[in-house]
Amino acid sequence: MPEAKAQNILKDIYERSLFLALIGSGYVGLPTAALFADAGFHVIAIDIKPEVVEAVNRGVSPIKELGLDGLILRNVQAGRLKATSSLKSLTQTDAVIVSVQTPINQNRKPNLSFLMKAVEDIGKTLKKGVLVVISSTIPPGTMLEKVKPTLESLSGLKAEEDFYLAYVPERIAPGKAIKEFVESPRLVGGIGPNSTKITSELFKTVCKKVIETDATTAEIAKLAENTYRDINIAFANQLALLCEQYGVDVKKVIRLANTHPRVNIHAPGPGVGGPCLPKDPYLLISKAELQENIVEMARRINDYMPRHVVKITTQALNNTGKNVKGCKIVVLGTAYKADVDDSRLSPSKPIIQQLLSLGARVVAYDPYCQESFKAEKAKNLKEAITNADCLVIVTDHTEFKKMDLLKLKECMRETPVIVDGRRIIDPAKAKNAGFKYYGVGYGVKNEVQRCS
Ligand code: SAJ
Repeated sequence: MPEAKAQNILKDIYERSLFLALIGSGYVGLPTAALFADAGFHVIAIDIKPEVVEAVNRGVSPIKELGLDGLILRNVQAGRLKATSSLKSLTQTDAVIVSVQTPINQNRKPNLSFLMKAVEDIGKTLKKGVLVVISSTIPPGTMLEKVKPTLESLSGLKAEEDFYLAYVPERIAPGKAIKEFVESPRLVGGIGPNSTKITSELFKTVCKKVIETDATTAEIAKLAENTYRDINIAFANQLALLCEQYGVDVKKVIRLANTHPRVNIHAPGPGVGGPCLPKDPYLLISKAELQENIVEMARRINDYMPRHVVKITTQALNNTGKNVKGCKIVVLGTAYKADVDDSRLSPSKPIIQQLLSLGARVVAYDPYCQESFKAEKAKNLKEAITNADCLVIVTDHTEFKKMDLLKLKECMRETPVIVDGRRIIDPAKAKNAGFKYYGVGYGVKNEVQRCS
């Protein structure tokens, strides 16, 4: 049973009279704000970007996220959700959730400047009884070594006694954010029992299940999830490279291996992108002293894959008697993964840059993303592929899975090539339509030569 003074904030949670602020209203913060508003709380979403604030206050989502538009509109109209660039509202809130980015610097060390700026802003106005929740992905030890002492020294208050503090990592993937926010079990790592209990009760108003733990365990568990996925994909990519050498199709190998009840190998691809997987493994090991290091090795393999795609492309064009220099190459997809409009750390970027540096004419097409990474930008698929020599599939958007290969072939130059970085095209169908088909992990003897 929490102490008597914790009862006030619990009552506010149960009665939905708690006033909640979100610092950082991006891919994670905005779904968080909208869902808590929908649960009945008054929520203020704070963001430095004026276009985000303006869109939300108009009742529109500034990002493509299934179900978010409706949630924002409903709650803005009901007066429960507002956005602002001002920090003034922090003086009136009963709870604050921080969802700002925690990128890595060039030296691959964590850059906590955005997080600590938010924590300092909170610390300067912190009142007794307020709950502070950090949701940004952070290196192990950040809550106890940085967040807690900063809040305490700036406010003169004591965590767990005067105010409450917890780490609640997000687990939502762009594209499924709303569903996963509600349905994925949520880790709640308070810095003490009162903080854990209060935060749990708050998140239970939206999430179906919360799992209580301590802050440092939650920090490492969050990083372990994304690092596990990155290492698993690196293994799949390693297998793909190996299968190419043996003239074997990695998709078949993985399908067979995964029939074992305890094996779950992920999908190989043109590289691992997005705001999380390429950097979270570095957060995990940022202060650790390790003799051997599987985490960095996996990162190196995944970072190599865009170069491999470029090598397959160069080789494929050579095999048809063409030189990459001067060829029109269409990069399909600049989003980092299927059916999202997010191009952060997308493998398309290094692929486009390398093809451009080899002298190719590169045209990018993505149905959702405006980003073209300095390639020419096509408005639609037809415009992109007309007179092209080669299609390089980087993103597994649904639209690309449904392409009519015969129609594509008609618009392209002679001996057109497909380089399928995602393995979304059936090789037999591509060949029947008149394409030369190449793909990551598609090792067919005498057809794909090993690109070393
Ligand atoms: N990818 C592959 N092969 C696969 C799966 C993914 O190459 O089998 C690539 C994707 O195409 C993409 C990258 O990996 O380029 C990352 O995509 P993702 O779907 O693995 O992950 P994110 O970054 O969209 O979201 C991840 C999720 N973490 C896990 O699944 C363990 C999500 O639940 C987290 O909330 C999110 O990171 C985050 O914000 O931390």
